[in-house]
Amino acid sequence: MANRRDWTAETLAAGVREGDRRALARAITLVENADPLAYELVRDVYPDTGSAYVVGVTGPPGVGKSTLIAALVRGIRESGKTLGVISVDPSSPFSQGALLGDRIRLSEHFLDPGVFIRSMGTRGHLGGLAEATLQALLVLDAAGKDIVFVETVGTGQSEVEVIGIADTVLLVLMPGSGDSIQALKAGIMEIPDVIAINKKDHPAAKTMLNEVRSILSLDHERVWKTPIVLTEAVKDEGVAELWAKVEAHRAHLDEEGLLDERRRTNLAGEVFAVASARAKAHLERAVEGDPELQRLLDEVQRRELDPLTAVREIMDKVFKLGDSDGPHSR
Ligand SMILES: Nc1nc2c(ncn2[C@@H]2O[C@H](COP(=O)(O)OP(=O)(O)OP(=O)(O)O)[C@@H](O)[C@H]2O)c(=O)[nH]1
Ligand SMILES: [Mg+2]
Repeated sequence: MANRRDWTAETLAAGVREGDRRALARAITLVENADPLAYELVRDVYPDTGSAYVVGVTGPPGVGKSTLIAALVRGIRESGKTLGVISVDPSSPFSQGALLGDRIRLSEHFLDPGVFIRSMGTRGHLGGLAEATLQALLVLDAAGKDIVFVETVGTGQSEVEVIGIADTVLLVLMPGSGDSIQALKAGIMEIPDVIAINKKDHPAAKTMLNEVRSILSLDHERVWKTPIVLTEAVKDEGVAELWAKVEAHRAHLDEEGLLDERRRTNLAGEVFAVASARAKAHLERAVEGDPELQRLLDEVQRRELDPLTAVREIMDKVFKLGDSDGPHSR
């Protein structure tokens, strides 16, 4: 195993471009650890990215996302396409062990040189999940993978950070995923591009299908009508049909000239998400280590200073923004 001294920015970038597994593994570990070398690497290879098709796979814990990805990968490999799979665990800063289940589920593909699979935590990332995910994705893209799956468990905001970069978003549900139905209904969860209802062997699968259908039918304005596919990942049932729907979505984006637009919006969103996360981390650290700013908070607490004045002073001191809030001044 190469240790970190064996890689320079140049050899690592060259290895990644060739799709060398050890280089990819090292690169993603560097990404995970927010190592400065990862930053250099992604900067170097960025001009070579943009050809991978990115499918974001999200949904509640245990619905069968990894099993479904393993089955999809099996089918896609028959066409000769190469793949990357990144599982991002929003709850865990460390990948070791935390995603053991995914490793088992995807183990049949570990020896296939055309597939690169990696679970990832995000320790110490000032830019949050979005930063680590984006970097890992760009590494696999630069490595020439045709398709990259990004899996994350749906936990509200964090999943948007992870799959916000996807060309196609696949939501996986199973009978009993009532919370997700509520979130879709309430508009908390964005309507995905494709929905799989997995574990269709369950007696409540049809009820679930009808519920999801009725929610989607409320939205008349969307041009792309989100298809719902019943699957049973463990038996490879409905998987080919599911992939056909993902490809249909891709074709739709292509035909309507929407892919570039979506990527532009996604990338802009990523840049803002990372910048915002970093700004927030910077702010928190600054306030934490500054007795004067702490005192402001105490004054607010004692009702000696109003909250917005405190905000203004903090922004002024931490970001040197002055009064960015309008023409009024103190
Ligand atoms: N009966 C049945 N079980 C399934 C099906 N698909 C997956 N499972 C089982 O469901 C369990 C969870 O599957 P995973 O693929 O790990 O689910 P996941 O959504 O990736 O889980 P997390 O990553 O932990 O959120 C495993 O025991 C699978 O074998 C299915 O279609 N039918
Ligand atoms: Mg999983």
